[in-house]
Amino acid sequence: MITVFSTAHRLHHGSELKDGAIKPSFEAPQRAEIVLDRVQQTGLGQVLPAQEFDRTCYVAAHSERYVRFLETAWSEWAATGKTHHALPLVWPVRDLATDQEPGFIDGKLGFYAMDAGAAITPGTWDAVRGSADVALTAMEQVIDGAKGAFALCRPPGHHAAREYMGGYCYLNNAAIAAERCLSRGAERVAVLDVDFHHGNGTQNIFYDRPDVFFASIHGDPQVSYPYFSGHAHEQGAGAGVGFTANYPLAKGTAWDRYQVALKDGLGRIAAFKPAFLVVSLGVDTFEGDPISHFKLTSDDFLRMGAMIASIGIPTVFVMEGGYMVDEIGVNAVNTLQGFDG
Ligand code: SP5
Ligand code: ZN
Repeated sequence: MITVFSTAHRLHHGSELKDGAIKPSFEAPQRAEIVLDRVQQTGLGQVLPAQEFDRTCYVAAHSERYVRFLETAWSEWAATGKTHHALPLVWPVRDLATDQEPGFIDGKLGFYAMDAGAAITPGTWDAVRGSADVALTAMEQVIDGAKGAFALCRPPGHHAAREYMGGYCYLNNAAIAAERCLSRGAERVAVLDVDFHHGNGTQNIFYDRPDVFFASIHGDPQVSYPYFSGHAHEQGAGAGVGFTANYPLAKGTAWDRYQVALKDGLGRIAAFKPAFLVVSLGVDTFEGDPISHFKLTSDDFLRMGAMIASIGIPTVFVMEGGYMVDEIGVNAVNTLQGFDG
């Protein structure tokens, strides 16, 4: 399988609010390098650089004003004299909700963020754009006939919604790839999110749409981040009712229970008959992950890849989370090798 990779990810290593303190983010550059090393060691296949895509490809999944915010946030922050990373400090929750973008950067940060986990640094936009281009390049491979392709994206994307960042995510790489195949003529596309955390951003982008089926298997939001989405009753809205499927699973879930949800989700995706499948591949379901609560083993990722392959849909794997850096390469590449058979 071909891997698409961009060195632009190295330009971004954010901070996050963690247990009440601002710390360097778990989502570190080393993550992508370790996965790349494993791809090369195992001879998975060729590694291609990302092509550059027009910003209209990003605006397909996000709003124009949100993309503009991402493009200009660092310069607006730096113009106030600050040199450290930007994080939001106030949010438009419930009855404070407004659709009016504030004029000052502190307000914009809160307006366009769901948490204090997606810092803006000097290199963030270039890394973020590079990551989306990685996903788009991998989608082009599959549109052009490959059975599978691996987008080694960093930063990840599945928490990023149409108009907000969060959870280490800025542009939703999986959603941007899905929109790409639709704009190139596909009638339907499915997104399967196997990251430990609910793919709230992807769900948000496609919630009222019948042309994109979204399925997510994740830690129960009663006890796991992002807390406010991913319940089983969330099944879509309007024309999209029935085209979102959520599988919240209990803390401590291992392969025996995980594979039941995966089988159901894949069955529903197969019945939808999509032209392409995008897999949001987070490997933070691993038993050793420092911020998650599932118990998958490295061998389970081989099984996961094989099960995904069994429905026979051309598939783009988009890297999302996974924070046990010693194992993230093995677990990601095991999924791809399981898929390749
Ligand atoms: C892409 C992705 O996987 N984003 C995850 C973002 C999670 N951010 C908050 C995690 C809070 C976990 N707190 C548990 C601390 C254990 N020491
Ligand atoms: Zn995650």
